[in-house]
Amino acid sequence: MADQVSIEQLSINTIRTLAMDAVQAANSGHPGTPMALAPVTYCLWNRFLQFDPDDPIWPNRDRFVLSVGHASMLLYAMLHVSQVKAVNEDYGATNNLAVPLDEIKRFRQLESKCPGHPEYHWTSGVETTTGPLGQGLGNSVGMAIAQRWMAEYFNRPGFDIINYDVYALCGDGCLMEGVSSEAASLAGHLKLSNLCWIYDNNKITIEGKTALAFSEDVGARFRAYGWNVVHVDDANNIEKLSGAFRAFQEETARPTMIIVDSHIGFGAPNKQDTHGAHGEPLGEEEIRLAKKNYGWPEDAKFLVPEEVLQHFKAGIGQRGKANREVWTARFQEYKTQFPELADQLHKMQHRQLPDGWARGLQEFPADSKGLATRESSGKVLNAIAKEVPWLIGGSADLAPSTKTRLTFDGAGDFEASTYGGRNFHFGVREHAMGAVISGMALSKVRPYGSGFLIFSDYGRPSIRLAAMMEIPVIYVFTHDSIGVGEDGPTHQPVEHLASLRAIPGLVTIRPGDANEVVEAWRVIMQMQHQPVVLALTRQALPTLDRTKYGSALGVAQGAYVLADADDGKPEVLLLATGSEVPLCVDAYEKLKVEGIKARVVSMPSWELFEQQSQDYRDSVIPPGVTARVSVEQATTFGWSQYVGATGTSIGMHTFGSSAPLKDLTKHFGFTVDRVMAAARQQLELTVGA
Ligand SMILES: Cc1ncc(C[n+]2csc(CCOP(=O)(O)OP(=O)(O)O)c2C)c(N)n1
Ligand SMILES: [Mg+2]
Repeated sequence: MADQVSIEQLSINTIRTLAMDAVQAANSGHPGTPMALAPVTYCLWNRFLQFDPDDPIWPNRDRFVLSVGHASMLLYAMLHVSQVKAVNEDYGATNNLAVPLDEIKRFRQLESKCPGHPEYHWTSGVETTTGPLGQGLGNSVGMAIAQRWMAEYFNRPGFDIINYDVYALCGDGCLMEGVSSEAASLAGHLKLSNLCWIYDNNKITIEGKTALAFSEDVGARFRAYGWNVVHVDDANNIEKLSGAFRAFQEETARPTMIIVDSHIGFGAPNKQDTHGAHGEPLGEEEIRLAKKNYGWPEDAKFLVPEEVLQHFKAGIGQRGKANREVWTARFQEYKTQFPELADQLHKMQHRQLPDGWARGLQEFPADSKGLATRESSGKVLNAIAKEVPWLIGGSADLAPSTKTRLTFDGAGDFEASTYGGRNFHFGVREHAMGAVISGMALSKVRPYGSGFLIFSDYGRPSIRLAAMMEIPVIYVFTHDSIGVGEDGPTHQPVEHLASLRAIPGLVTIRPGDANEVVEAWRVIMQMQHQPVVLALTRQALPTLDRTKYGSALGVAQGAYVLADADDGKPEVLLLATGSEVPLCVDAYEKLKVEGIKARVVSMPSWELFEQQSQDYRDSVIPPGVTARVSVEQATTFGWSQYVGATGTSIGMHTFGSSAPLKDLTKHFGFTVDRVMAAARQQLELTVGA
């Protein structure tokens, strides 16, 4: 075969036919886009990408993000032909292939390393989970940002330890989605010249021609964002593609967008440029015809010629290995000259914390006036960030309001001219912020993003993917209830806590006073594989007297006994989170005067509580005590699992309202009297039973 077509063409056709055969075998998937874009990834990977297939987590590798996740077979084929190795749980490279041919044959089957869309953590070499269009683009901006920040922090004259580039491949869908516009606008503003998006301009999308719904001048739009825009009018022209990638590498002031005109289903005579190459197998006959067009043996299936593997070995393999070896030698020298920085880089890469990271944490003294949990969080965050240099982030709203601004000397702002700054300004872009901080976490810095809890909805798709990827992003969401007051129902979260708790793997924490905030941050910082949402109040909450009530260390268990019956045998349980904890404490004290034995359980995190042993959970919520009241300024959805069939939940059943907080708490019934009445009623029920 090699005599008839060049080795380059043979390599490209291998990628194409692998995708066609895998989709056909699975009887589902998208063959057309991999067929069209095989020359693009061939060119990028084999001629440009700095990536060692033997060490796919080498920190300075170039990143490749497949934002068009439906074209997953393109990525799996690239990982296979490049013979990328799998990484084990301990971040060690193995001798196994990340994507063996047998796994491609099992495309989209249970537990295959080639699931329908690329999944981070599951398949080595997959840099991020993609599929929801546009997310990968947002992630790529985060990766480019992280590179810039790490370069400023770790590089020293003569030691360019971190200088990787980030490439993302996107399609019409990605560019129609709002998240990509937010992210592109931010990337242009930040002048991320290490970022290259490749746009598959095929004029086809899910319903058919893009002309149905998408007619803007994308190039003009990106130029207006401050991007360098390069056009390649033929996806099959490798030299032109190479020219575009070189233009990107030479660009030093702006991100680059390469618009590539392509033909979906290239080579399939009846499907090319039609929607027919989308979302369904080509069919045996069409595959035969396409293979014939490629000069491929028509009946061969999953054929990977040995010379193709050798060709990739000589290209990406050799270049990546040489590059990594030079880097590793340089890094040995760096280690000698800058042992502390080298140690920090190691710790950061392994998601460990610097020694003494918690030394600035202090207990807040009891104070009946207290302070808002967003305030105490701001103080705690600053104390920790001083000790953890790579804890960086900002707000997609107003950092002085979410209290996420780092105010100590040298914290600085992350801007195009100051990439070493630690305060990020995401603008008013919650969705991009979510995708960006995920990209940052994937690059191993420890990012946080903040905003109002109500607008968590705007970033929800990225939060969900962070949970799926098991990456430790931190969301600081303030203004967490009707406690917002006068801003009214548009700004008062009601269903948000419940909906965040519903995301598998995401940890939500809603602390009830300043010392619970301290403990919440202590727990959060030690998480290595879980994203977390910290829900904080706008309004002041009293700081409880911990000599009188249970220790805030209980936050680590998710729920704990805060105040109890004198004999430890309560008749009624009051379960609460956040701002409703002090309310329950007040009710508890008054019930006590009445001779009613109540227990207050502070439940800042359902998820952490669920991770505890049955014994612990029963010790906090004794199964025998069925008189139970939950109190939370949010929908009661979900609370029945804790109050049980006979318990009652005080919460929100409608949207909120615009009024001063005092009036709202009365109007919606978050009062000591109501809690006491509910407790008494519960007791009557149990006595009656
Ligand atoms: C957020 C989101 N919405 C919808 C989909 C479903 N979907 C999968 S592929 C696709 C079409 C994408 O069109 P385009 O980006 O032009 O890709 P092409 O068809 O050219 O490969 C859609 C809508 C998705 N994956 N993500
Ligand atoms: Mg398209």
